[in-house]
This record gives sequence, structure tokens and C-alpha cells, in this order.
Amino acid sequence: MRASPWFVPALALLAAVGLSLAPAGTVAPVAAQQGPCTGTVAQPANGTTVVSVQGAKFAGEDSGKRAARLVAFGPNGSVEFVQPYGGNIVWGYDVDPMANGNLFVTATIRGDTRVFELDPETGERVWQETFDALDTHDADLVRGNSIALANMRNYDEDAGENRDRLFVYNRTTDEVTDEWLFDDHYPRSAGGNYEDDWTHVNDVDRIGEDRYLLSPRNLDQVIVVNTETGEIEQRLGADGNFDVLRKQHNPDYLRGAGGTPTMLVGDSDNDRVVEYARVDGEWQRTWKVGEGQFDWPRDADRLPNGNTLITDSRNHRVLEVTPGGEVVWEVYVPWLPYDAERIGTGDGSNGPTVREQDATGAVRLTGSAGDHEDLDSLEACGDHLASFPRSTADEWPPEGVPVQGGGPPPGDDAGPDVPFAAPGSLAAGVALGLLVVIALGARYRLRD
Ligand SMILES: [Ca+2]
Ligand SMILES: [Ca+2]
Ligand SMILES: [Ca+2]
Ligand SMILES: [Ca+2]
Repeated sequence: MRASPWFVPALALLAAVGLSLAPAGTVAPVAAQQGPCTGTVAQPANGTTVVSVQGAKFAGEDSGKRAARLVAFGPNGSVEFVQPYGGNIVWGYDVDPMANGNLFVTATIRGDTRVFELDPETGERVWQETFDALDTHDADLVRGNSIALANMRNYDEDAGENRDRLFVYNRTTDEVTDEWLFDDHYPRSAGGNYEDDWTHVNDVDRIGEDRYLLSPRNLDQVIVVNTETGEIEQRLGADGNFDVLRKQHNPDYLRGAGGTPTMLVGDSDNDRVVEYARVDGEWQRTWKVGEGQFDWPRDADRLPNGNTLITDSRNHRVLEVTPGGEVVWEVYVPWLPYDAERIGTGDGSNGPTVREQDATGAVRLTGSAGDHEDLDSLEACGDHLASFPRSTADEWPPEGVPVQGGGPPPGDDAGPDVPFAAPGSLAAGVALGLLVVIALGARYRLRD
């Protein structure tokens, strides 16, 4: 196996940070050095952080949407690279680190879902698959060469049936090997509109041989299903019971002491991140952070060091917070970040539960740089990201130009109100268009 492409730049950056980081209490000047997208850096992160950016326009933008892209931040919070998805991708959703150093990406093209393995060193796609599936937020690589896909918005008009489901596709045999349908388990009156976006199942994680964690957002619950028996084995939350979960995203399944079932969830419409443990046959909320301080958080990963990496979508930021709620690392990334991954710590959550850390409770968020409340700072960050070289320019419309075929698909993920003016003015659009022209023919290289 070749060396991870993250390793060398990460080491170099760690060395640089080690030399430049002043003693505690002088964090702000260091952050300023690292560019306009860096927030609080109380300590360098233990690796590169990759963030998927959905690509929604800002409020106030008058033309089209923004390009979906991946943005990587170094341990000191500076931008390492910006990698557009290319290939007429409309929305960028989940991203997963792979063992070989590449990234597995879930995205959408018009009317379909496209997943691919991306080499972040070269910007090349190693392979891709396209599914007849609308607005898929998450697919996971499973069983070596198969793909588990959370299939939402799947109403079959001819049959008069909603086929929202989990399915597993084997790339080698070109067959669907497993399928699990919501229609077999839920009344049509539950969730959203049965004939449209019924369950909005937005996450799938394989957590055992035939066991999958699913997140039907419109049912305000997270479930563990068994594709062998067809049963729902565990359920956290209930349709309309907003005290537990409200239109969540990206739950992760953790195992506490003695295998205690534990779920860490971006409780998006409650503007908080929560953790629940199943104790004595009951789900108990063991952690709650930032209630009302986040704005639509859609991802939370427990890191090996016990901190949590949170994507605070409508505040345009990704933060690493301690169990006590202190922000120790923070970056800004506009155009609606969806998922963040800390390279080198595995896929999603791979760390201790709050019970194992003896840190249960409800905590406030402290120590943020607060740039999400500073419009000038956010605009400067957007300009900074837009200034990075772009690959696959031939496949890309310039910033601000509507994607071929019209606007984004409908739904409340499509056009969130983002409370600051865009850097997408006419002048900026022209400048970016020129940048794309200049970049034509030039092979994009990863910055190191
Ligand atoms: Ca992910
Ligand atoms: Ca997943
Ligand atoms: Ca997950
Ligand atoms: Ca994540």
C-alpha cells in the first residue's frame, strides 16, 4: 500500500505549527496568519480535516448556485486544497476517507446519484457509479466492493408505492444483494408526503454483518435494521417527538462500556448535537451540546481523543469541541458544509462515548471565534476559497452560472437562508469566470 498522501503535508504542517504557535493566550494572531477561513485554534488538530460543501448559494445571490466542492484544512486551520467535484455535480453530500488514502464521495447529478472514489492527490476519479436515485445524501462502501445506499424520494407513480429504502449494490456482480423497504414497516401517514419526499432517509452506516443504521429524517428517528430478518432491531426517537430528535442528520452508532448501544446525532432542527445511550432497556440522553447556538448541525463525529467534530451547516463552520463544550479547533467554510472527516481517525466516529469519559450532561458552546456573526469575515473566507485553483474546468460552469437544466431539486435542503451577502456579485462572477478560463488545460495539483 502506498503512503497516505495526507501524511507528509500533515507532518510538515505540524512542524510549522509547532514553530509558530505562540504560548496559550495568543491564539488570535496565529489564526489570522492562517487565512480568513480559520477560527479558533487553541491547539493544532491531529490531522487534515476534509469538509464536503453541498454547494448552495448564499442569500442575496442573484444567479444560480455555487459549485459543490471538497475543502481540506490543515492541523493549524489553514486551507490545504479546494477540490470541486466536477462532472456536473449538483449537490455534494457525504464524504468518507478510505483505507488507501482516497475519498469515497456521494453526490448528485440532475435526477441521479453519482458516487466515486477520488484521489485527492491528483483530483482524478478512480471509478464512479451512477444510480437512478434522486438527491441521495449518503452511500457507504461495504463488504469490499459493494455500496449501501440510502435511497430517498423514491415514489413509484405507476405502482402507487413509495419505495424509499436501503439497498446494497455489488459492483462485481452488478446486482442488488440486499434491500429493506420503509413501506413494509411504517404507515403512509407517518413522515413527509408519501407521494413525494416521504422518509428523507439521509444516512446509512453498516454496523454489523447484516445490520445497518438508518436515518429517516422525516420520521424524527434513527433505526437499526437487519436485512437478513427484515426487523427493526433498535429505534431512537419517534415521528413528531421533537424532544428526542427533530429532522436529524448523520447519526453514528458507538459502543460504550460493555457494548452499550450509543448514538451520536446531529439533531439538526433542534440546533444541537446529542448523544443517547441505551441503559436498562431505555434510551437516555447522555449529552447535549450547543442547543440554540448551532444553526442546523448536520454531522457529528466522535474523535479518538474524545472530542467531537461538528459540522454547523448554516453557521458555515466546522468545530472540534471538548465534552465540556469548549471549541479547541474551528474553521469556516461557506456554501453549506455537509460532512466533515478527520483524516487518520477512520470513517465517522471512532472514539469513546461521553459516559466512558465521565462527561455526561448538557453543555454550552464556548470559545468560538464568532466569525459566523461577522459578514465581512465570512465574505473574505468565501473569496479565499474561490481563489484556489480549480480542476476539471472543462466540466464546470463558472461560479454563479445556473447548472444546466435549471435550479436544484426541490426540498428544504435546496435553498436555505444563509444570513449573509454572497461574494457572488457580477464583478466576482466575471473574475471567477476568467480564473476558470486561465485554469483550462492546467492540471490541478494538490498543494503541499
Ligand atoms: Ca462521512
Ligand atoms: Ca454513512
Ligand atoms: Ca453516520
Ligand atoms: Ca463525518
